Amino acid sequence: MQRTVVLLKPDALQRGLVGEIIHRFERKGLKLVGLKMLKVSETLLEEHYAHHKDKPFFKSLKKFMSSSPIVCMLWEGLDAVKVARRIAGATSGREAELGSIRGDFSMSTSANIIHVSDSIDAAKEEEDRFFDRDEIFDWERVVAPYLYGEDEK
Ligand code: 3AN
Repeated sequence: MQRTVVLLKPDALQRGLVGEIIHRFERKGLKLVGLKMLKVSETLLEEHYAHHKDKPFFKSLKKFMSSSPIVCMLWEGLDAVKVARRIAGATSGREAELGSIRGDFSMSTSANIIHVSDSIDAAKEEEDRFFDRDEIFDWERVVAPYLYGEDEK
């Protein structure tokens, strides 16, 4: 099973979308194995968005991300990285497919509600960046046989 990191950005908190978003991941069948709120430090943001450091929007991205706490989640499931990307939708809320979180709730490329790891490698890095070992829960989901076929385990 894969694990993937999902961050609910300040606009998700301010707009009261946290429950709605968690609900979507839960209903899909992903398993919640980590959940916490965090006030992101400048250092953590610079590390997390290092690939954007030369972009014109870097400064405003950092300001936006530190304007409120964020919610950090770790979800587990088969192909969790790819599935979570689809649930989130394309980066721009204006272009994201309807039915995705960004497609349904965002009109923006910067205030786009959610961050989701974009590859298996990134998911591993981000798990280490945002979660301590004792914040990750290995629990058995009793409905697992009703979420996956025998051959998919
Ligand atoms: P995604 O979040 O879909 O993986 P990335 O990694 O390209 O997209 O961008 C990370 C974050 O940087 C986005 N979620 C968004 O907040 C911000 N961002 C990306 N592109 C732009 C842009 N053109 N203008 C403003 N902010 C942007």
